[in-house]
Amino acid sequence: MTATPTTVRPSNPPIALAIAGSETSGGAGAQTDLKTFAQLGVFGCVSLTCIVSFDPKNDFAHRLHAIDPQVLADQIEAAVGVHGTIDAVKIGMLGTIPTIETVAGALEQYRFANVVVDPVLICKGQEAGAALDIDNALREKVLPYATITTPNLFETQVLAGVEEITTVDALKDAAKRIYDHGVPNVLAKAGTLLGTGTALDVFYDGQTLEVLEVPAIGQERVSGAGCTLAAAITAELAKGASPLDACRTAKDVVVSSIENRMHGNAPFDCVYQGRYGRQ
Ligand code: PXL
Repeated sequence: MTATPTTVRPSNPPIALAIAGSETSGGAGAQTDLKTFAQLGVFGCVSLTCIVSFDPKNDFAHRLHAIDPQVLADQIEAAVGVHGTIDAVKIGMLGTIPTIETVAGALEQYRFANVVVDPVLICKGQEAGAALDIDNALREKVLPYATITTPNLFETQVLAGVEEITTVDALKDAAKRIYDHGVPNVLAKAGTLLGTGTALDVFYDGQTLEVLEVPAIGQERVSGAGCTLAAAITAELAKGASPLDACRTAKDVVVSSIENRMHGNAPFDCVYQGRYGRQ
């Protein structure tokens, strides 16, 4: 007896592309992005910018290997070539100036509908001086294409060009300054660093200025929270959410990812998105 073939229909969910670094232990970067996309019902692709390998022999410091810019350009070309339309793009760690220039070229060429820029300026193990060059290149070459940017407190200070931010009002002011640089939506993240007992971020889109706040969970920094937040915003934009609603959902995803964090040998825990919406 021959079995009747079942009809296979493509499901074609929304598609998100992460242009990001690999963090091989799975706690941050592209690995986190893909898991977050999947958890939110979005098909994920990745174009790798760099490979980060923590060094267990040296207090888990970052070892950073940049991907050849042409290989990065080829990956983006491949993702776009296969899918045609990419509904949203997340830009994560870029790491070097040639990488930033390659990504800027791709953003100019493909004009993606939604671009989330998580301005990862430096990671442990990079020269502090490199942050300045990277900041300037990101600001000039990549931020002009952003639909939304999600700087943490340090990155907010650098991008807004302000001194240390210690109050919610100063954070609001900095978010407005970044908006004034031409970014249509800004989520300036203080997390727990303003001592409010909450994880507090400011959203600004030129009209709505909203403080997004959830109870802080624990005292320790959890690796991958920023990546998860930006990836969840990307997934929600791919599904058609407004930037503000995307940020609200993304904060819920981060809360779940921190509540369900992973503990290993490194001196920091990392997020796990796999229980969001399933508890
Ligand atoms: O969480 C920031 C981050 C982003 N991207 C990669 C990383 C890290 C931190 O470790 O390794 C690739």
